[in-house]
Amino acid sequence: MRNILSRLGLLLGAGALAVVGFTGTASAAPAASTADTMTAPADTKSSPVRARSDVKTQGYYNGYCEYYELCMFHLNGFQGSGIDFPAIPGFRDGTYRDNAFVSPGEGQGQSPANNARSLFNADPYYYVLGCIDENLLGMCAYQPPLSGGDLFPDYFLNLESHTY
Ligand SMILES: [Ca+2]
Ligand SMILES: [Ca+2]
Repeated sequence: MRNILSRLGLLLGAGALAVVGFTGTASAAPAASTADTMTAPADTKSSPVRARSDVKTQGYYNGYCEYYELCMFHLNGFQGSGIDFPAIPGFRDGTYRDNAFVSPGEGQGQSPANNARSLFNADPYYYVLGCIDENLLGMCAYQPPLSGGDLFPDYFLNLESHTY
């Protein structure tokens, strides 16, 4: 079950189901256990998304958490400085060492590598897979579309790579 490739295949299947069944209500992954997500389900009601956008007008890495982005924050509860990665199918970031938290707040300018306490998957359709080592290695878990919160202890201050 810890095989990344098989996990990705499972996620893609679950993501397709989520697209078909997406109506604004949560819980799109019936087969998934909470232990396989990066954040607690109880945290998914609040959202740091500030502006509606679409792929063509998207401003990645601009510090504004918009739809079609993965937003990562230095502090709990989507607080502190944040970074907004693209949420594009096939997008992969193998290391956060070349990235920096961009929005104003505590942690601004620091690398998100092993330095994020909360995140929000602001993509409406796709699961994101996050891992505790670079290049999608180590322990990995997914975050369903339009959900997020404080990271579970295994991922808290420990994320180093992700892919959509
Ligand atoms: Ca943005
Ligand atoms: Ca990077």
